[in-house]
Amino acid sequence: MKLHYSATSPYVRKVLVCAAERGLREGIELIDTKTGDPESGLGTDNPLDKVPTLITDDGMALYDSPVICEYLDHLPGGPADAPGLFPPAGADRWRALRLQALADGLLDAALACVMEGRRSENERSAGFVELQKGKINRALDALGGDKSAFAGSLHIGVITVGCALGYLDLRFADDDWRQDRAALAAWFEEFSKRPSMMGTMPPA
Ligand SMILES: N[C@@H](CCC(=O)N[C@@H](CS)C(=O)NCC(=O)O)C(=O)O
Repeated sequence: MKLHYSATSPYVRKVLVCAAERGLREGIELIDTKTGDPESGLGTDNPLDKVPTLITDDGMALYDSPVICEYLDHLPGGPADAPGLFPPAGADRWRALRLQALADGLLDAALACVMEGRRSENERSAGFVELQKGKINRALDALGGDKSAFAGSLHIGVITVGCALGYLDLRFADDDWRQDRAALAAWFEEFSKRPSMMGTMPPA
């Protein structure tokens, strides 16, 4: 398999954490890809021109991160008795998928702020950034208040939360998301010690 990737993308990190947890990391070749560059070939594999995009061994291009992670989860490779990262149909599955959606939404808002900051100063909208930061803070409060979400075995929801909090540390270190969220901060500190998380730390 090949993965169009960028070292700082939190969505790519999700995919690599899932791959590591399922024992599949060595079967994935990383292709460092610059989005927005027609020469990269990414737009041919993914009309949305986004990373992560996975090319399977059958030559099928898969996107976006929830689809790629579920694809990896269905492949053989992990420890035989390891539970899947996507729980089977039922309440646990909906909880895991909802948590993934919340953390992906947090990431979408965080990335929108980063992109806004890259526009020229006269094009930036403080109102837009404020709207996005409201989404980030409400998502963090919801995560902080949902203790049951973090109990039980590893699943796609908590992996996405771990990658989202890591991205806030990378891009918004001054905003101190840990303030008044001690339980979430403690959970993240422990979760970050997993080899899959340590092996995918974004460059500073
Ligand atoms: N929903 C997508 C989001 C992927 C995404 O936005 N990736 C960013 C990099 S962090 C990207 O490729 N941006 C380029 C663009 O939007 O043109 C996923 O979960 O994979």
